[in-house]
Amino acid sequence: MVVDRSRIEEENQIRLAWHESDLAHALDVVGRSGVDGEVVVTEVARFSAAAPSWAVGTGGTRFGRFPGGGEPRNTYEKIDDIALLNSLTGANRTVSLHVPWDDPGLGAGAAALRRHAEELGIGFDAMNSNTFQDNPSTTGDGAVSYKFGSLANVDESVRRAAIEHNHYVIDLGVELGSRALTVWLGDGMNHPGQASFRSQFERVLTGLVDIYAHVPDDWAMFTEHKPYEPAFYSSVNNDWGTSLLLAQGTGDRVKCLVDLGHHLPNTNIEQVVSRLAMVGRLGGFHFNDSKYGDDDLTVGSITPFQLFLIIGELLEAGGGRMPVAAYMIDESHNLKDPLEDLIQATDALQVALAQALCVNRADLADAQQANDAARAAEVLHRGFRTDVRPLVAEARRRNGAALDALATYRAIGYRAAVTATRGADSMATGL
Ligand code: LRH
Ligand code: MN
Repeated sequence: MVVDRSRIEEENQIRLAWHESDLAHALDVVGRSGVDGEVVVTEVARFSAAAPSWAVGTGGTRFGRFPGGGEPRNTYEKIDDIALLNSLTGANRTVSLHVPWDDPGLGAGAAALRRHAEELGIGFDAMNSNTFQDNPSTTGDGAVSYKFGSLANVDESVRRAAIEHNHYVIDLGVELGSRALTVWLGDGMNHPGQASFRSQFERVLTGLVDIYAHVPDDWAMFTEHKPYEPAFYSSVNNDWGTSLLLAQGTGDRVKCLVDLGHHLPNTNIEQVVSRLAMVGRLGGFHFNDSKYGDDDLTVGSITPFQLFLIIGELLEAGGGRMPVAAYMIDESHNLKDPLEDLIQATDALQVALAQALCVNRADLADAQQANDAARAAEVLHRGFRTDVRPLVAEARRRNGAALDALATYRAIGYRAAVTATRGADSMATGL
């Protein structure tokens, strides 16, 4: 179903008068704290977060999966849905593919998929390899298995298969126009003594160096840490410290990817972001939210203040603008319509960015210099408590998108239309 932009414009027209008065008021309020609201709108309009190909369907848990109808059946339809998402948010201009869940094949297959995406104005963000599931295309007819790990496996033939899979994902990414590879490993231990921490680390490092040797000069490579799951005693790349050691040990263009859900409870993630940015090894993000584990819930739905603080650290690292990095969403949907969840996730990112931009950084630095914690908190909260929704809506409008993305999505009846064509229990491969 091709995006009918006139429908979006119609829905915007209904809301335009309210929007313009709300916008004038918001610009006035923000101006009073010494912040230029126009700069906020422009910077929010510049922001984009890649949509994960694996999250336009229903992920499910090990306890069950409840499909919502009309789910994409292949990568083409995943990109159709992401193009629709982007037409409403104006801030999901790229898709992040996961191989082999998305594998058009090299040559004609990749060229055709690239053409389809380009026609819809969607680019290809970081590619994700998969050495955490056995799959005929990666582990052949069972000759090798990732049961006991991939790059960390004691068996050289398994490590070789994992390295070659990553080489293939890079080759595919080059043909699709991607410029980065994300390596997340499920490798680790379930039982104390099952393996040597050091040997596992050294085998992974050796593997990453081999993969990096295949990465084109104009590409980046990301290491993604995670404390546990699917390994429940230790993960090889368990935290930002290990991820940094792996990145520094592998190569200059290897950086750390921060998945917000990959931190133990009460971890100060904004400080992790500050540290990685400080040493020039902050490569990207997988934005989501969680209450307990790696729950992959809607961005900003559980800890919006933490998200605001994380974006604040990015603005500090970027001199008041978002630094160049791979901003991506990584969620798994169970109850909501996946597209509605991604609309709300993107809106939460745009809102957190606008709030962080509404912090008068000069006033904050003054308060910090004066050890005036109360005034520093006032300056910070003034940004966080500013109603920035009109500024965010204006940023979407200037990108040709919807003032109210969720209401417009429902008004155009996309889910019903794709359910009619794809079926009530259609689904794609993968999570
Ligand atoms: C691991 C992870 C990783 C992806 C997967 C879909 O938990 O965050 O980024 O490969 O989810
Ligand atoms: Mn992730």
